[in-house]
Amino acid sequence: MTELADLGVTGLAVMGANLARNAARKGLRVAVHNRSNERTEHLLAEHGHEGAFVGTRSVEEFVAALSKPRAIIIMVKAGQPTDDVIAELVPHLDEGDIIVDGGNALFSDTRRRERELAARNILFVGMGISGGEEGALEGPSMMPGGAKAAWERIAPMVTKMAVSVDGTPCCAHMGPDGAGHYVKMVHNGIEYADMQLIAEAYDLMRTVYGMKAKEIAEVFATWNTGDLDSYLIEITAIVLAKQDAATGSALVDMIRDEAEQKGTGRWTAQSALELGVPITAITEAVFARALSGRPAQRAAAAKALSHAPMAQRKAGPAEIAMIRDALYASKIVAYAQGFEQLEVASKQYGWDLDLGLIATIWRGGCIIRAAFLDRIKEGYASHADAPSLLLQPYFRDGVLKAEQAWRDVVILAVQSGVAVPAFASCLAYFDGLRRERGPANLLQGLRDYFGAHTYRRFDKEGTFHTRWPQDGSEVEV
Ligand code: NBP
Repeated sequence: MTELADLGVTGLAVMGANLARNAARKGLRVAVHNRSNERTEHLLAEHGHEGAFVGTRSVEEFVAALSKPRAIIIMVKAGQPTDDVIAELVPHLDEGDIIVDGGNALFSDTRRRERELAARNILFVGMGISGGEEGALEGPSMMPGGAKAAWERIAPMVTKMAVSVDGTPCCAHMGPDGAGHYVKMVHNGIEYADMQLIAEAYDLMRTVYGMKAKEIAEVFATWNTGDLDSYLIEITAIVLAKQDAATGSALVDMIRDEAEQKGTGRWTAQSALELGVPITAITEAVFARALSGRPAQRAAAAKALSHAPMAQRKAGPAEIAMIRDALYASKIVAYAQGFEQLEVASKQYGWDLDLGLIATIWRGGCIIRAAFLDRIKEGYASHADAPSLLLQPYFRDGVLKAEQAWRDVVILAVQSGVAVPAFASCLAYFDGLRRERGPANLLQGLRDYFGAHTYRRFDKEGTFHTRWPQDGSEVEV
């Protein structure tokens, strides 16, 4: 009789196949399955020698190949396909078996699936996985959520598969039900903001200072050695430096400026709107992609609303440093907002998320991995009570140091007619946050005028309404 497998992976497109190979390379015996057998056969033919695989051709065969309690990772297209696969698996499973969904599921779907499966005594883990195909193979960052009992059973396997930084695996139990997929969703939201900020810095260098892609690549390569040291800055330098084989010009100059999106940034923004958390950087990044996706409208507007040609400016070290500072300060705001969203969601859904732990597991494997996350991890360890990441001493000092340059960059962009929605909205958030008294008093006055929505006063407790159209007197309500 064939030896039973430690782990099953069903869904063998790029992510599932690489994750299965990762597990097999780490010494796990992996049963593999895919709806269409070609993918299974391809995986075994190309990579079967990399470890102990058990190829299976049906769901029955797949489930029977696993040791009990079974642990199955589903890596299929998120949405209905995940429900379809669960429905196919369940009749063959026993109580105590574990299903792990490693796809990019919407956290509310994960909550529903966890509830439905718990009723049948099947444990369900919603596990966010970041790192793309390379990460899945070499070691991603993994964000599992679900019952503690399920985590304890899968932990020895998945922590082996995750990348480690300073000996700590980038994989930890995030919390119950949808916590893991929520954390992954906010990770992706922050990734959107990070990329938009990088694109705005690039646009300023290109449009205001007339720099060539190759020169900008050198700037990003230099930035990658300091506070901004991160995977995204590193690959920005690589992408900008790439020459197009067909035309000999920079490849980036030949790529259409229409950004696509798969939905996790939009979900992050939607959830933030529901929770009332101001995540301006992520939301602006989602909208910037939406605007980029309207080329016909933009082409018409470029003609009808054309901007006067800009006087060519020269970028010296001071100008480059100014843009760097604006990028760094905006990045701090974007992360502060993302972590606040996690904090609010944690309270709303009863997850008890550990923000320092999240920063710890984002230090490697994932797309937003950065030296910066070490600082966030340290910040939560020593100043967990700060009401915002922006008020932790390291980030407070960083943002204050960069503040003047940040303002100068936003002014320059506005004067030049170059859109910097993320830089500008981060600055607006910063200015709004540090105003002890903002203008919302007037909003309350207006709301009370037209809708008798009432207001509270600084000088006394209670809720008040002014009888505006009547005699103008104030009443306590
Ligand atoms: P895809 O998202 O392209 O999904 C393809 C897989 O889903 C194939 O194995 C396909 O089987 C299977 N599938 C579909 Br579609 N409908 C099915 C159904 N009704 N029943 C059973 N299987 C079905 O694959 P991927 O890009 O490898 O991503 C897998 C998951 O990982 C997704 O949820 C994705 O969001 C997530 N993810 C992707 C990345 C990334 O960088 N790509 C990163 C992190 C997470 P078939 O071969 O028979 O058609």
